Amino acid sequence: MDVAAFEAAAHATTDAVAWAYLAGGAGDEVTVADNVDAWRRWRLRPRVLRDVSAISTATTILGAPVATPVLVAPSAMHGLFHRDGELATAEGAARANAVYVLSQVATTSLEDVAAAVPDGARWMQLYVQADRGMTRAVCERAAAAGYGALVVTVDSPVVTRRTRDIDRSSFGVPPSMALPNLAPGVEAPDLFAIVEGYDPALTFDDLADISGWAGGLPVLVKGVVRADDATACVDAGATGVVVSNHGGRQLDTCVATADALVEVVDAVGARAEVLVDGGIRRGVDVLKALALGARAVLVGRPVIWGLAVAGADGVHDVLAGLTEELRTAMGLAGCTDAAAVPRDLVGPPR
Ligand code: FNR
Ligand code: LAC
Repeated sequence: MDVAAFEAAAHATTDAVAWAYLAGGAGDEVTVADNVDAWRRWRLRPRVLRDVSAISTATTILGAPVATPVLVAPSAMHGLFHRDGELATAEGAARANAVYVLSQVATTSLEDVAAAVPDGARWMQLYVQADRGMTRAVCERAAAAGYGALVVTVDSPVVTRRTRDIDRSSFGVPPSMALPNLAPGVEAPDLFAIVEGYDPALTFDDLADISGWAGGLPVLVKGVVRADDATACVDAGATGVVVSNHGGRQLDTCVATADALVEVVDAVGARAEVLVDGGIRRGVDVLKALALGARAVLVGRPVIWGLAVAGADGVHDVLAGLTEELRTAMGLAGCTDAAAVPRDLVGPPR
């Protein structure tokens, strides 16, 4: 099954409120759609007669070898979509040799997930809370559990409005679930109160503290779409940035990530790792991202579609399927090395 088939199957089996949470975005969902369309607007310029008998999707991220440049984007509350929650995601990602970025809003403790993901293949996403003691504690836990990097999400300084009526009256953490990395020890946590606790006063100056609390782990800043911001993040000590608009879930009509990627790569690509997410649905999208200078991509909703349909098997199939599509696209485009995709493989967007 390709990703689109997983989406249809997941829609058919997921309860309506959870589906609205998963599929929806901010405002009129212009950016949700534009993220997908923007990759399609770029055109490939395949090369021929290049001996593609040996193609490798392997690359390095943060200096470490990985089998695929397709990563699991951090996404909240997998317990809503499968009874095994993040443990199923972890198993599927591990089987697909994909790095798993665990959301701080997971319904499974980061320690339990760590036990299910190989060393070197787990990163921890976090939100910086106004209560810095809480943030510091989770940084320390992530370092102790062997996470290889922190992904600090910065596109959510104030609470957004999601179109599909995702508000206190319709959506919450089910009583049977907890958020052990965000509100440890709290029964039936109020998600909206927690989101209101993200620190709106956060600035570039705070990034150094975060890395320090995690024993110097590399920090990637997620949610950057501008050259000046990317430069300021790297100047402040970030090892990399994730070009992301949170899958269109925060600020509607935000620039599509495929279109923002180029200016960020031009600004910091020579001295920092640039990753991208949003709207990646095909191997050709991954190939375009690599050509435009991303080191790797993260995939959000498709992983959850796989999870909802078939647990770990579905997560594996989505990730392995995208990697196989990438391999095919590379061959057809005359490109054998995912770590060295030439910029001129893509033409200007239509
Ligand atoms: C997200 N995303 C997200 N990001 C983050 O940093 N922390 C989080 O807890 C979540 N939670 C979350 C839940 C759900 C249901 C979705 C769909 C997304 C955003 C995610 O990391 C990523 O940026 C987008 O999902 C990428 O877009 P696509 O691949 O979904 O189009
Ligand atoms: C979301 C939050 C949890 O996108 O990041 O729903």
